[in-house]
Amino acid sequence: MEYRELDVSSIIEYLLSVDEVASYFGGDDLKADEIGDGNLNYVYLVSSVSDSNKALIVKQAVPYLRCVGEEFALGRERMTYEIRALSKFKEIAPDFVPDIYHVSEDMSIVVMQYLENHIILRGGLTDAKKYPNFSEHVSSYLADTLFKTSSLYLNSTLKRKLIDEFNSNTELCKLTEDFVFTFAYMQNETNDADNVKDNPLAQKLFSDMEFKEKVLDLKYKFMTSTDALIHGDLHTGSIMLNENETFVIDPEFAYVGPFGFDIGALLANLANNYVHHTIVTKDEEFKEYLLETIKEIIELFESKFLKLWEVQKNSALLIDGYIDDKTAQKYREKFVKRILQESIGFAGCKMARRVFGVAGVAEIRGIEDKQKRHDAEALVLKIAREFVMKYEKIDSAEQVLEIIKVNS
Ligand code: ADP
Ligand code: SR1
Ligand code: MG
Ligand code: MG
Ligand code: MG
Repeated sequence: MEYRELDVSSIIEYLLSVDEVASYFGGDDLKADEIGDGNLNYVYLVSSVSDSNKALIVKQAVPYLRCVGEEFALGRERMTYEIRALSKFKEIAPDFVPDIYHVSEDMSIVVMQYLENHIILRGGLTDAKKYPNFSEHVSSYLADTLFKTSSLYLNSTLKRKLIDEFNSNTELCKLTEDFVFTFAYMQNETNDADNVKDNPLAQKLFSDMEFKEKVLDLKYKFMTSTDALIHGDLHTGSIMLNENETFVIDPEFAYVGPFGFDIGALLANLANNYVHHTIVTKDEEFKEYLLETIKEIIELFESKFLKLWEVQKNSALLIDGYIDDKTAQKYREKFVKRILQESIGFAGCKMARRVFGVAGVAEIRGIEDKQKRHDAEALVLKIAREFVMKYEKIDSAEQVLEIIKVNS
């Protein structure tokens, strides 16, 4: 089939030509609304006119970057990687990935389960909503997806096959290299120009060579590590949840990269949310909840990852009988501490990119009061800088919380 960009009317005709989808709707009349709020793609809610229980989500990649416009060309092959990643993550962590009804690489489309009773985590946290199962769920998702796609679990052949399948996702990796690790810390036309202009905070950041040198190390890790299949864009806008269920969506940035990048993305977004509540709502109880969530995610991830590893006797890295149990245990513990350290380094970059870079987030850039927005941005940069400068020395969740609290 030849690719064409769909809209709210042509999408219905297309879906009715797909057997799995047509039979899901059973001949009902359909309606479609575009509901995408992301930076890259179009997302449609397609539902039955007569039966509101029947609804699906259709996501289509277009050959440009949605948030900039058609002048910013971007290959729609990103949907091929999203399709591959959704299917791999569904296999590994079925409870946390939506059901897939139909995919088409030609049309750059995925049709998936409508998460009707779930909301985007970023919005929930900004409204100070607590999710009692979130840390448990997301730590399982992270431990399972990272461990089971790494050389600590796979054999050498399967690991290299995974790299072949994912590591030509070059355009989206390059977006991260540019927008997370580079442009947001220098004069660049893609930055939020109104805010950069005559802003001493921007001047200070752009001339902070110590910070920028450390960011280079982290960028290099991002560009060269092949630890595990990562989601690649695991901010709080890529998680939909309610009190009982958690789903991870939008893995188009997936590639085999560093262990710490997804964990870092998540912690960064929780820390930025903490900054929002520090400056805007001053909701001390919710701030405590966010800190507790950060701690739980780190500690649960570590213990679940170690538990998976303890029972894995053979892998590309380690075979049974190579070292004694005591040495193996010490080795694993040290290894997991390095993942935490690297996660905090990445978290620093993922926090700081939101201040002047192209893709702002509502809880910081959306603060309407100018002084408060400035204060929030200053605080984000302060914590982010500490993370980036000190990540190699961190060895507990408590130290991470300390950095956030002492600087707030
Ligand atoms: P992008 O790649 O453009 O960021 P996303 O996959 O993040 O696109 O989707 C954009 C928005 O569409 C999400 O923020 C969410 O509001 C909505 N959405 C995406 N997938 C689903 C789903 N399965 N169920 C309900 N809403 C969804
Ligand atoms: C210009 S790319 C904008 C950002 O949106 C995605 O969600 C990624 O975070 C990317 O960096
Ligand atoms: Mg998204
Ligand atoms: Mg996306
Ligand atoms: Mg981020």
